[in-house]
Amino acid sequence: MKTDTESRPYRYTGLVDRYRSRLPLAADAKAISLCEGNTPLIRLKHIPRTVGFSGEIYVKYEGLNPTGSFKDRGMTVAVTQAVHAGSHAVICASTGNTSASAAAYAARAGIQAFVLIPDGKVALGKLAQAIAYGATVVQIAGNFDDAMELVKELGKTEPVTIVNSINPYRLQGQKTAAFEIIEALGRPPDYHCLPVGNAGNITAHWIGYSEASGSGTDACVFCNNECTFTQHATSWHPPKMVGYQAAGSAPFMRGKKVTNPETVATAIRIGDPQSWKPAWTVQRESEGWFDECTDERILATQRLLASREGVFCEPASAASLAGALRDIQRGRIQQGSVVVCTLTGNGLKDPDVILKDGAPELIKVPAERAVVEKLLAAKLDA
Ligand code: AN7
Repeated sequence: MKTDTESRPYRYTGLVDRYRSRLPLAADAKAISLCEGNTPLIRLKHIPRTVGFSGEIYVKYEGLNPTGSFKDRGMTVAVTQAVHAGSHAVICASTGNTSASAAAYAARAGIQAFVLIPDGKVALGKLAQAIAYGATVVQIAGNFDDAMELVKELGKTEPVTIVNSINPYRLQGQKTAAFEIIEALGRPPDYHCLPVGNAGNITAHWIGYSEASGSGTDACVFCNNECTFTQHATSWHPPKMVGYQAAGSAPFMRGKKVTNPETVATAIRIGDPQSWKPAWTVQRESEGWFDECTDERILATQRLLASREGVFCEPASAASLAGALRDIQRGRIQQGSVVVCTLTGNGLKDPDVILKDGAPELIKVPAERAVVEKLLAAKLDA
C-alpha cells in the first residue's frame, strides 16, 4: 500500500529539503521551514523596450518568500542549525527584514527572538511583523551599525545565537537563489544585479554560482548530466555580479565606512557592511562592479516596475533594477545579454513610501453613477 505521502503529488517543503545535499547541515538536523524559496523569476515585458534593450531582463521576486523578503532563505538554515545545536534564542540587528524573518522562524521553532532595530527608521510593515511573530523588539537610539555592534558584543556572553549574515549558515541558505535561477534559465545569467547593504546577499549568490559553475568535474552538479538544461555546469560561465547602493549610504563607492548613512531605502541604510571583504572578492572574481543610485531614481524605478509590469517591490529592492537600467543605457551592460535583478523585498512592507511623496490625489466623489461614469469617460478618452 502506498503511504499517504507517496500517493500525493509532489509538495514543495522548503529549501532545506530541496537543497539539503548542498547545505552544511547534519543529516539529523530537523528543518525549521515555512516553505521559503522557490520564488518566481519573472521576465520583464515592457521595461526593456523603453530603454532600447535587446536582451532579457528577469526579476527574481524574493518578496514572495513567507515573510516577504530574501532573508527567509538564510533564516531557515540558520535557525535549523541553531535549534540542532541546542540554542533556545536568536538575536539580530536589523533594518527590518532580518528582524521579521528571525521572529517568524523563531516562532516556528518555538524559541525566543530578540531584535535590535534603529529607532524610527524601520518600515511599518516590518515592525508589525516582528511584533506579530512575538519577538522582543528593542529600538536602539542609533542606526543599524550601532545595533550590529551591540549584537556582536552580546553574542559573546549571552546564550543567544546571532542570526545576522555574519552567521555563515545565513549565506549558505541564501546561495540557493542562484541555484533556482540556473534551474529556471537553464544556465547562469550574464549579469546579476542586487541591492547592497551588508553585502551578505551578493556574497551568498556568488557562493551559489561558484558551486554550480566550473565545478571541476565533468558532471553537472544539478543532474549528473541527465537534465535538459541547454548547457551543463562544466561549460557555464558565472555572471558578473553587480551591486547597487543608495547614494547616501554607499560605503562601497566611498571605499570606506559611511558614518551617517541616509536613504529612503531604509533596508539598505547601512554604513559599515559586515561582508566588506568578501564582497570585494566577489566583485573582482566575477568581474562585476559596484555603483550607486539616488533616492529619486530608486523611487521612480519602484513605481515604474509596479505600474508597467505589475511587480511591487520595496524601495531598496528597486535599486537593483534602477542601476541595471542605467548601466544598460550607459552600455556597461551589453546589448543582447541576460540580466537578473533580485527584488529582495515586497512592496507591501513599506506602503508609506508610495502614499507619501508624489502620490496622485485620491479621487473622492459622491456615490452616483453619473459622476463616476463621467470620470471613466474622461480617462478612457485620454
Ligand atoms: C529589502 O534586515 O540588513 O547586502 O537588517 O532588507 O545582504 O545586507 C536588510 C538588507 C537588500 C541588503 N534589500 O542585503 C536587515 C538588512 C532588502 C533588505 C538588503 C536588505 P545585504
